[in-house]
Amino acid sequence: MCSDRIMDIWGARTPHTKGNPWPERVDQFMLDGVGEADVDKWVRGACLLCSNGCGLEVAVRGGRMVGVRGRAEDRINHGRLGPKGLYGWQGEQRDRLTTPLIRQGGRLVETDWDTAMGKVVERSRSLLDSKGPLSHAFYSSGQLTIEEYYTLAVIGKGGIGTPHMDGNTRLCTATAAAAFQETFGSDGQPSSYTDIDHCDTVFLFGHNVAETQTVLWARMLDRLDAADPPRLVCVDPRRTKVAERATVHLPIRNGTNLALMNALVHELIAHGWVDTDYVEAHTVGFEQLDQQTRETTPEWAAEICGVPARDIRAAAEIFGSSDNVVSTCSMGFYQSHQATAAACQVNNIHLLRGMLGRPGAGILQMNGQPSAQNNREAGCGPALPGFRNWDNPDHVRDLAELWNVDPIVIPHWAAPTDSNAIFRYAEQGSIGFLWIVATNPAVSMPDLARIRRILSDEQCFVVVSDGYRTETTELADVVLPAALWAEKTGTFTNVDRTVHLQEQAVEPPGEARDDTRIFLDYARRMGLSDKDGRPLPSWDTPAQAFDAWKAASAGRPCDYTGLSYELLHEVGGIQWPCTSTAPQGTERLYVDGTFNTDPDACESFGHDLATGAPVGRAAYMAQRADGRAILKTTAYDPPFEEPDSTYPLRFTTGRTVYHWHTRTKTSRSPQLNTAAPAMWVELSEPDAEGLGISEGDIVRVTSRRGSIQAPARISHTREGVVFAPFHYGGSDTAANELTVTGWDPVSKQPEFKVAAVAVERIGPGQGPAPAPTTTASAPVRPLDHTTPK
Ligand SMILES: Nc1nc2c(c(=O)[nH]1)N[C@H]1C(S)=C(S)[C@@H](COP(=O)(O)OP(=O)(O)OC[C@H]3O[C@@H](n4cnc5c(=O)[nH]c(N)nc54)[C@H](O)[C@@H]3O)O[C@H]1N2
Ligand SMILES: Nc1nc2c(c(=O)[nH]1)N[C@H]1C(S)=C(S)[C@@H](COP(=O)(O)OP(=O)(O)OC[C@H]3O[C@@H](n4cnc5c(=O)[nH]c(N)nc54)[C@H](O)[C@@H]3O)O[C@H]1N2
Ligand code: SF4
Ligand SMILES: [Mo]
Repeated sequence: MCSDRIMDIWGARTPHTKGNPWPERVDQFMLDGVGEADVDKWVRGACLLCSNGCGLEVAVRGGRMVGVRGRAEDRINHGRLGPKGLYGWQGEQRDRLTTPLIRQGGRLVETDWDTAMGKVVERSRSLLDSKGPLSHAFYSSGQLTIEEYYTLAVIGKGGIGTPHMDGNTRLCTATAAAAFQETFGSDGQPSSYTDIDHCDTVFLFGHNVAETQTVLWARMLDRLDAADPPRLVCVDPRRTKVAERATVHLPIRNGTNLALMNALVHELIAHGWVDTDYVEAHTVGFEQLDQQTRETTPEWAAEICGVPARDIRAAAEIFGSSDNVVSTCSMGFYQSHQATAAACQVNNIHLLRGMLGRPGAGILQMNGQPSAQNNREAGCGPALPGFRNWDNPDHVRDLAELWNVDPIVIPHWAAPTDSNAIFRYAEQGSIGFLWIVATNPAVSMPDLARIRRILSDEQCFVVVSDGYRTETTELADVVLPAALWAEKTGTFTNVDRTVHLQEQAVEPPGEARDDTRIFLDYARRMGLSDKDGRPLPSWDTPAQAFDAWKAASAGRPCDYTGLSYELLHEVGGIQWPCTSTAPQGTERLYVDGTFNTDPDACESFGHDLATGAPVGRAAYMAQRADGRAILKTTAYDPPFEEPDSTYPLRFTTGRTVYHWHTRTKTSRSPQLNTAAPAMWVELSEPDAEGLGISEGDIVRVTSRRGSIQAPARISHTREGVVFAPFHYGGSDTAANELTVTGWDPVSKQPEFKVAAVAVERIGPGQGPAPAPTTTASAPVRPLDHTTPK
């Protein structure tokens, strides 16, 4: 059934034609020597190793996880699992943190919970008393449950009262949220995975879905291999597996997305590929969009993007002549300097053609992490819970009533702080207490030398909750051992609004605890309370947190009131909003072309896409969107760093199919780790030749921030572009030693995808680079021996 899903990444094809349901195929992996008869119980849940959220069951034997299998009835995967889903969980049973650690004499030493929490609370209380809430920051994740996020949001925003809350979602999906807010008035994925089953064309903008949501790609492949395949357009500087299947591949220079998008819009308007009735009835801003794209011809964009004008025309023609397009947009667009504008243009091309809210016509502004969506919903980042607008006093009052706190406690006097600013304030000294939960910034943030300096500096007290020792825990003052995934019960929501319940399958190791319990312990020790002196948060268990969250979501776009643990256990994934009037959930949003842009309902009044300046309520009202979507873009600007004579190449970064981020889990899964055991750097063949570099040679890559060394893979990356995976830490190997401290002005998402670098050969290596041969990292020429074996 899954003999070697390392080599056979997507598994066997089960083709399906347009309009027909995606066939089931149940994937399973059990540890060697364990048969189904040996299993004590199968526990329901979903995979937590990407935003797809594939429904599965965990096999438990003797209190340990021994296997997994997909849930055939789940709407997301119809039984399938990808390599990370099948093999990744094994890493959770190795090398775990089992006790709290505190720093003593410069070293981390084991301690008990009481001592560790005592230290946390002592520092937190004294700073709060002397400097107030602005001394506190919470930097969380896209990998917790909604119960955990909501508990933390109430502690931070209702109890402590700090605006300094953000997640690594800033690095990941901040642009998805921002683009939704700018165009539709609030966050919320309009479309559904089932649109893949109905579309006649797929556009992938900066999205290597083949490696990053393997089961979604399997769904697309099953359409591509059927009798009526959709056309496919791929925008990516590398020849990914997606690009190999594309009708048109646009390998644009990294950092030039907006130029391409402005040209695509130009073409749609110039050829009259516009649904004028839809545009008139359901949008505002067309005249301005038309004006801003008058001069942005394919020839103009071709110069900037470095692809032939005829290919841009061909892509536009495909969009203009299709009835049902699904577009996805991901990190190639989001981790860039004009990210929100480029992502808004993806929304715009759908609005121009009236392609939204019906089967097969949809936008998927992707998430990456399994519960990035929940961080945004529950308000652990910039948003207030339930997509409430911090700039709307009624929304703030709502929350104050829900939490029984004075509205003045809830930070709403200015925009919430983004993670770039949080680290800057810690660097400058105004933040003296930073709690990092479920993220590893010492590998994942840009410009790592600076991040290490900030985290190790004495002035900021750093608490880290994680399941393992990581590059970040090593810089902390207190480390708290957390329960992971199937060691706890909780819900999370994938990229197409599908909510899953993970049920506890096994006990956490040693003294590790789930994050809800850790947060509540902190809140109680701090004596956080509501107006009447009752404990805040008012709950004690994840199940109660879920009920409290449901109440907070009532009447908001992400309404969870119709969901319960029982229902999720029975059905598997269900899409929000799920209410008494939509008890099965809701497949698509905005089917009637009415959007959340009413000024009293919207999550944000929007921004100037060029500068990030807030639009403000008065100017927002003057647009009179009132339920119509907002078409907006801005002029293309070059990235922060362009190649020059010292740093002549364009550096970009991303993922490989076999690893999850900083590899805390996947490096401990034997199959996955063997498939991609160590760092590499990808160069195009002409660049390698020019620099005298052969496959496997050790190269040094240098930017203005630092340098790294790794074996070179000569791959199908665009000429002039150097690609590196960001999974591997280490101060002489981590990709983020090289990246810039810079971000999109609206979403504040860091620019991980463009930096200027120089590459030089250091010497010969030991055979080919340790890069996969099965993916976008495949070598241009056959290797003497291949990895993975
Ligand atoms: N195997 C695996 N899967 C994952 C993850 C993982 O770590 N490993 N992480 C998950 C998470 S959190 C996320 S956010 C998603 C990310 O999913 P993706 O966005 O698909 O992943 P990336 O590899 O970061 O970037 C996608 C592509 O962008 C291209 N690119 C680089 N620069 C540019 C540019 O300027 N323009 C354009 N158009 N393209 C560019 C890269 O060549 C790359 O192929 O994956 C999720 N799934
Ligand atoms: N150069 C470059 N840098 C990037 C990117 C890129 O494309 N290029 N992508 C960015 C993106 S999109 C992302 S999402 C980030 C990811 O970056 P990180 O969030 O730093 O990466 P992870 O390895 O997923 O870190 C999550 C940590 O949380 C721990 N953890 C997992 N589950 C739990 C839990 O339930 N509770 C607790 N307390 N801990 C838990 C894990 O052990 C792990 O240490 O990286 C970003 N950085
Ligand atoms: S596609 Fe994502 S959610 Fe599904 S099995 Fe793979 S890693 Fe897990
Ligand atoms: Mo991400």
